Amino acid sequence: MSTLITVAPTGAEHTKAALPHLPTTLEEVVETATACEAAGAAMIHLHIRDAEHRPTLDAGYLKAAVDAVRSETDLIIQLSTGGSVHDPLETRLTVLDAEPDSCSLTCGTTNFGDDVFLNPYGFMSRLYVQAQEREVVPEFELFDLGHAAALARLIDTHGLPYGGVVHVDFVTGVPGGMPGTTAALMAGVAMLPAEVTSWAATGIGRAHLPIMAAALSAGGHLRVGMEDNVVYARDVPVQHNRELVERAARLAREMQRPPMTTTAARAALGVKRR
Ligand code: KMH
Ligand code: ZN
Repeated sequence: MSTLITVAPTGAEHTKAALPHLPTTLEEVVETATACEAAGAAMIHLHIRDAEHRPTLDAGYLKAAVDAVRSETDLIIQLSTGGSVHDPLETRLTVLDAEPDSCSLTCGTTNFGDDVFLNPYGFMSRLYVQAQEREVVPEFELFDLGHAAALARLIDTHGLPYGGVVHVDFVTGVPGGMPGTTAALMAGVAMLPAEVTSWAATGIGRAHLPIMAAALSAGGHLRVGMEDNVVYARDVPVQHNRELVERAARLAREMQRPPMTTTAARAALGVKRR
């Protein structure tokens, strides 16, 4: 069994001022995508920044990024519909206009440090149906155990997502969400609805390595990247997302679960060629 490696290179939380090597411009995002694909990533989870390096859901920026990454790589392009904690729900519902291959769909509201990441059921439900209609494959982001129950409700209500499979990603270690521990991850896996066909996990900050090891050992897939972790090792900052993908690919190979190709990932997730 191979390992789907997703890179989340930018996120919405870090500032360019604090992290000058965070990829925020179109050129930097394309360069990062190309390097991470070569290192073993098959999917990219994208948050887009504007000319001032601030998070944006502006349709023009999103479409330009999707088109550029699609023309330069074979990566599955997943746009974030979570955006930043400050993005209104209605704006987050416009993300699919940029025609990504995949989109994140977080399965519930969660505390997010001092903020709240809002995902009421009505919003999740509208996004789920919109993704079915637009033939976009959702990745269900589970920040907490109750999100597994919300996912089951979505599937029961609306049927399977586009692509016919159900792929989830546990986002662990967010202050306010499920902890980045093996025990919490395994509890989440045990709660997954029967329809789930594959799962991945990411650990925020210092949970990055233990969650990677736990996921690999339990048959899960991996998400890495500067959105989630900017420290490679004690006192060693991440300089480039490629370093995190290279390490994930190395560990996966050692575990006899080599990185999944983009072609295999498209087949596994039911992603259509655009
Ligand atoms: N930036 C977080 C508030 C997602 O991409 O869908 C939400 C997030 C999840 O990163
Ligand atoms: Zn994200």
